Order: sequence, then structure tokens, then C-alpha cells
Amino acid sequence: MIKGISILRRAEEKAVYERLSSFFSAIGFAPGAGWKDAVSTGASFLAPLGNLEFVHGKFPSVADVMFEVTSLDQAYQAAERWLRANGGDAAVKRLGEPTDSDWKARLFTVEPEPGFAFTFWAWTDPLRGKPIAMEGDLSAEGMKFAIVVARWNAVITDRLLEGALDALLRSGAKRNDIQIVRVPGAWEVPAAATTIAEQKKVDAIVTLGCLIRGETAHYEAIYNEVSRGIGQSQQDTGIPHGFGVLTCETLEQALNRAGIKAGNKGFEAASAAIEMVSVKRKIAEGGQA
Ligand code: DLZ
Repeated sequence: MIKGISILRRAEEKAVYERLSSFFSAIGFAPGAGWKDAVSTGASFLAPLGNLEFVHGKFPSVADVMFEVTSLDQAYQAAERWLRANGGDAAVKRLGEPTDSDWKARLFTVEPEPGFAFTFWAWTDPLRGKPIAMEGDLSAEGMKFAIVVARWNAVITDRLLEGALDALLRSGAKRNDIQIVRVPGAWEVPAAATTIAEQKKVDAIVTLGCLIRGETAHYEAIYNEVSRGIGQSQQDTGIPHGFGVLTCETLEQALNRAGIKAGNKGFEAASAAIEMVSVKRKIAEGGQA
């Protein structure tokens, strides 16, 4: 099963690698996790969609990596600013003029570094190629999180915690930017979440717990209040709260939702929290859909 496309460009010199990374940050790419090990360093940049295209017939002269953007003018201005700041007029000469294509689009090609050419393009028809909705990204790079996790049913909540950490770390969050707060049971989760959210030191909170229906009415009393309290904390503070509190009839159902047969609710809650931080930022910036 194919999951994605990676295009690898080798920069022999470290300075070239750093300038290319700087250019792609300046142009508005979401940074990926990248890597650094004993033998190599990688900077990765994410796009929401990718495809591999083979072309036959007439086609304009373009670089072999093309990026579709929502606004060609904004991309052009960002490229020009970056080139001017990183090499002045001589560097700006590596920025081609925007031209019309045969497929109702405009495009330009730029070499942020000599020998590294990239083409940017956008539809000229405002309704073509535009995403239907504004959506958050799934990069957690630079974000700060708290995870509030209940100790009751720890056999389940420990797995939810593992899932949440997996989602945050794999999306680029740093371990030092994730605070883990343990509370006695699900009942205590909303109060802890509110206290953390009110401090406004984190971008999002992931709430984790597991309620299993017992023989008493305790379950009913707790579970409505827990979800209401977490929702209220989110609304009152404006900090996104991922909801990872399981409400199950049996231990087996809970295990299935904690990484056995039906995904991991901790992972889902953490991914939702990342996406909500990103979408909130886009809404606040008045970004384009
Ligand atoms: C008391 C209780 C019960 C019966 N069941 C659960 C449960 O299934 N999951 C859970 O997270 N917590 C449970 N608790 C504990 C309450 O959440 C709370 O911690 C205690 O009532 C102390 O306030």
C-alpha cells in the first residue's frame, strides 16, 4: 500500500542545505519532522497532497518538481523577498517571470540555489483546484501540549497515553514540549485540564481516561460530567482539548479502543488536538481555504 511520495534532493554543502531549508520555510511550507543522525541531516517539508505525473505532448518548460499554491502572487513575492535577502539583485535573477500555461494556470520557476530549480503554479480560474474547506495540518513542530491522563483503569489509560505520545512525537512535537499530568480518575480530568488551559502555556491539551460501566450507577454520574467538563474547559479557555476518554460497557471494548482492534483513542485525540491548533491558527490569520 503506497502512503506518500518523497522527493529527495541531495545538498553536498551544509550551507546550501540550510539555504534551501530557509527558502522553503519562507515560502510557507509546513515543516515535517526531518531527521538528524550520525551520518546525515534531513529537513522535510510537507504538502497536503502529492502526485507523480508522467507527461506526453506539449508542455511548458518547468522544473521536475512543481508545487501547486493557492496564491501565485503571494508565493512569487515570498520568493523574491527571500532571494533579495539572500543574495540581492544577483539572486533575484534566478526568479523567472510568471507566465500563463495552456491549462488555465500561471506558473514561475525559481532557483533558490543555483542548480536547484522548482516551479510554482496556481489555477487562474478561482474555482479550480481550490480546496473546498480550510483544514488544519498535522505537523506538531513547535507546538506545546499537556496530556491529562486518569490512573483508574491504568491498563487501558497507559495504552492511550502511549498512543497520544506516539501521535505527538511522530508529528514533530519535542518530548520536552509535552507535559504529562496524572490524575486519580476520569472525574478529575476536567478540573486538571481547566487549570492547565487557564495558564495558556500550552497550545492544546489531550484528555485521556477510561470509564467502564460497573454494577453501580457511578458510571452514569461520572461520564456525563466528564465530557461536559472537558467541553466547557475547551470553550471557556479557547485551548483545543482532544477528547480521549473512553466510555465502554466492558474491558474488552476498552482494550479494543486502546490499540487492539479498533485503533487507539489516545492517538486519535492527540491528532485531533494538533489539527485544531493548526486550523485555529489558520482561521486567526484569515488564511485562504
Ligand atoms: C469511582 C470510579 C468508578 C466507579 N469507575 C471509574 C472508571 O471506570 N473510570 C475512571 O476513570 N474512574 C472511575 N472512578 C473514579 C472517579 O473517576 C474518581 O476518581 C473518584 O470518584 C474520586 O473522585
